[in-house]
Amino acid sequence: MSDSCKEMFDRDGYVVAPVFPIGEVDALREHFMSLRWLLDPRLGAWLARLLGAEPYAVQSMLYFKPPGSRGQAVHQDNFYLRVEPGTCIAAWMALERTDEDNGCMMVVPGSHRWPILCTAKADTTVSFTDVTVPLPASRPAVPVPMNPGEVLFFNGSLVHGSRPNTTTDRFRRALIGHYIEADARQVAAYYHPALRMDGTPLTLDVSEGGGACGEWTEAGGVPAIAMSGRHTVSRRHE
Ligand SMILES: O=C(O)CCC(=O)C(=O)O
Repeated sequence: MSDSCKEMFDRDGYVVAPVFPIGEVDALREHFMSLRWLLDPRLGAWLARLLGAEPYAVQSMLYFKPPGSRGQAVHQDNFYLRVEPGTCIAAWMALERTDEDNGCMMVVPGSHRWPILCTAKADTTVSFTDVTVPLPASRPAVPVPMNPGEVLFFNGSLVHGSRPNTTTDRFRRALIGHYIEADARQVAAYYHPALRMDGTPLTLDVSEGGGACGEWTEAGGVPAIAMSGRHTVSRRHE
């Protein structure tokens, strides 16, 4: 480190330093760009079978969930992606054993037939996101424990999320891909360009935020959903 760097740091409180050679930077960039898990043909085959149509890829995430960290309140992915017509589908791969202790995925079976629900404020002491959907007591989310390498595929309307990782020594890491059905014509602005599974980009329309949403009511003593609400959304899926 040159004296001038130290002087600048002391004087201005910051400094930009040439720490890594360009060759190493190129290697790191290429390493991360070559992680093409999102477009893996094995996922493509499962997605095509489950959707009955070719998938387009729109987002990949590495979810890092260290011991003691919060979960993600239950939600529906298509609230964010706004795929039309049709919906999105997620591929969620466990990178290690997941169970209730380290905050495995939770799903509400059958909720993929529900409309997009109106959202409510989430409890941010247990969720890193601040938006959730209310659930009646008769339709709780159930845990989906998984082994590393197993992939949970789920419909964009399925209510899902996770609880905190309550362990002191176990991570819960996952790779997540979001896809849309090939007959979809539009998706929210944050998810462009969509990619065909061979990696080539394609142009779709941008779907606007907002629209009708479902609110819980009661019909004949059982919970029912009425399309009485309206929502707006202007953020990407986290
Ligand atoms: O991995 C989790 O805990 C939640 C992930 C999730 O809800 C999602 O990707 O939509």
